[in-house]
Amino acid sequence: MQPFQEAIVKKLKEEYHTELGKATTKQLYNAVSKAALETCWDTWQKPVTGKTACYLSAEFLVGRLIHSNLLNLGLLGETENLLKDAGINPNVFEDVEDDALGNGGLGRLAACFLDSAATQGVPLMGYGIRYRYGLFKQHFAYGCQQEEADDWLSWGDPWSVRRDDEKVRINFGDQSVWAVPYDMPIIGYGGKMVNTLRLWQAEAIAPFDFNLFNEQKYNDSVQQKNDAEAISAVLYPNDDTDAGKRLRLKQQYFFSSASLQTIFAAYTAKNGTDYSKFADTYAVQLNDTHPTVSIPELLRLLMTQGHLEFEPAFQIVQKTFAYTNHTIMAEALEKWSLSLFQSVLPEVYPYVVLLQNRLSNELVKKNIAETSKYNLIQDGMIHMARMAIYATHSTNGVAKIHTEIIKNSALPEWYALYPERFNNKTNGVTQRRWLALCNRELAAFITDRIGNGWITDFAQLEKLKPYAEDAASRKQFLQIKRTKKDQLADYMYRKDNFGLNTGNIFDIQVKRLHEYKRQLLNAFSILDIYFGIKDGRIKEFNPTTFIFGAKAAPGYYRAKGIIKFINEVANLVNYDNDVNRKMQVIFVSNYNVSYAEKLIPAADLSEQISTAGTEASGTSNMKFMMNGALTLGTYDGANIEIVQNAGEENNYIFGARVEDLEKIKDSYDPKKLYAEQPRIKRVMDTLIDGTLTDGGTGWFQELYNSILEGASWHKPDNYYLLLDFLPYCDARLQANKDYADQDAFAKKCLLNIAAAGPFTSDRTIQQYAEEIWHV
Ligand code: 26R
Repeated sequence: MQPFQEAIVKKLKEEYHTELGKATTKQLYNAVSKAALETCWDTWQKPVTGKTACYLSAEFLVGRLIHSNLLNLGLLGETENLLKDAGINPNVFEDVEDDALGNGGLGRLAACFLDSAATQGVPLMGYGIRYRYGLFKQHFAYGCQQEEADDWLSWGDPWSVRRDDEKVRINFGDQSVWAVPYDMPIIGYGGKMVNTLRLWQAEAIAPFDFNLFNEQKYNDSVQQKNDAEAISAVLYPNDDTDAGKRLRLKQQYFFSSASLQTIFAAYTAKNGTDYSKFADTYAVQLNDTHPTVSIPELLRLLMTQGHLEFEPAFQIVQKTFAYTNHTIMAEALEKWSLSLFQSVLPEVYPYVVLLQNRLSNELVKKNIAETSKYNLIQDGMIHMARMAIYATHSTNGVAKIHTEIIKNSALPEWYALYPERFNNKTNGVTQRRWLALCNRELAAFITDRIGNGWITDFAQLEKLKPYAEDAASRKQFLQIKRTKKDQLADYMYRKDNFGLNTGNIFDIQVKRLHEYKRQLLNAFSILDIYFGIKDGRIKEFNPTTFIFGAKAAPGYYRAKGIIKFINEVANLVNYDNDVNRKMQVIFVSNYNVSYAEKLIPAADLSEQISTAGTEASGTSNMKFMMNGALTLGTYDGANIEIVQNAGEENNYIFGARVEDLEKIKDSYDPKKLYAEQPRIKRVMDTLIDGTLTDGGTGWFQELYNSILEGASWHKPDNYYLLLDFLPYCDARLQANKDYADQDAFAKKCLLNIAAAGPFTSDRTIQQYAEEIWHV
């Protein structure tokens, strides 16, 4: 046995008094994880020298860690051999649910960044919240989404180390709590660098009141404990609108203050009260506006504990912080009511006023009289994005088009004021998890041809390009795709009890459910194909399986209506013997990182169909690309850069562009399209003519109205589904037709993989490190 294998056996014996053949999955998981953690303990404890970057994020969607950590430590093979030799399925850890401390793109991006930084040797600390319950688990009842708490801790938490000695006190207007850190190792590929993700847990200062207990006031006696623990109890499941909730503001200040207090204390311990080197010691990146209250918090620390005047404190703050914007959807831009902010954070509010005063002076000096679009405090609200732009030295968007939209249409007044602050950092994803680990067959295929340098240097993928011309390579690629479809079919049968036809084209849209992402457009187009086949309009059609995965925010009823609608479409199609050899439709339940790792490698077509100008970047588009799926998408977010690099002729791009929408926005008339285009009318009418049922909820009628009539808060069809409908159907049918020549299709897939180099988060992190953090 290898030393690591022996360490696992020893852990099982010492911790659980058991052995390999007898241990439960949970015991195995904990023993392997603990043993692996010990192998990198010394590297982890090495103090960082030089400047440290800190990534503050309300969410880190790390996904299951055991496989990626073993891969990065070079221990995956040994572990699997040990399991196999003991007669244990090497995939046992697929049952471990450990997935969900984030909503979607923003949290998953943060996790990719941590992996890349540790791999590239960038000292990057993550700071966030250790939610007791992560994003809800989803299942369907009669096609409707039901939510259930995600009790991820029931599997244990072997990758965290609680640090009681580093807890800090957090003061709110009406309560004080401890923030207790749990540190996780972030292991770079090759194990040379181990960074830290620090997640804060809220705990009571005095968990129990004996006097109240003695008076038989049992609930009151544990009140403080419950109120404290509520702060880190649950991840808010919204990734669109901000209800301005008191608890959410508390969460944001809780982790911001805890992180800044620790950073400040570490600096002071090392440098004393000379703060002139603070901004050369720490760079702090704000992942969207959620941690923006860190700005007045650092001002507070510098001025009260550091005894600085406002102006020098402001200079340090501005040099230290940088801000990333992840959405321009107006309803997602955070604002807090003044009265709420003052009552929750009375000790912080004065520093917001100081910021506003400084801004006011500056605007006067620059002769800007119209200040309502600048004021941090305006109409009784505190505008967090404005604060984040004003008090930092860098504001970045997450794809080229997104950064241009920020500068020219979302926040042009700020761009006019500080053009030098605005920059782009196109997102990326880690190829360790999203290729090496989730598609080992394709990874081996690539390594056979170009060596394994791509695992840490993704630009090397370019060397794969000549193999697109190689018939044997194309054939082998198709075989791998088939293998991944078969594996997905097994998994989906276990999870969703659904039988996939693995000879079909797999056409997949997986992402949060949101109107702007237009899952409803996808469903309309599926219905159009269904009717087309039944009516004989579509004569040749390569059998296709359409797969959806998405969670809707629990209070987002329109999104829930769309889920129900797609499930109804699935029923209609799957039970219709006229067409169900040609098409299948499935909405997988509880789509999450682990499901993504199965779905993405099996895809032929990657659905990226957001309304132009709405998806800041997207990151699943990159994951699909590196796994050899072709993009069926709009000119939006990073799709644009993807097809620029891979060739438009090797993807399927359709629909109105931002400039087109800009021109027609005041004259757009979806009713006209509905009246004039029978195919549009037909699919729209399924919402109201009884073809499909919403179970009496009224959801389908509401969807229908939202498109043709609009609503009090938006114009009719504000995401232009009907405008893009026919071009989308055409592009989709073209892709379907092209698939008939599998060899030609495989060539396009290989060219996409060969062009995926820029979309690694290794590249993104290097750009942050060089251009923003200077580490
Ligand atoms: C205010 C609050 C309720 C809230 C709004 C929006 C909370 C969370 C969000 C999620 C947003 C910020 C998000 O996830 N944006 C996504 O970020 C990805 C990573 O940059 C992008 O790829 C993706 O396009 C974008 O939607």
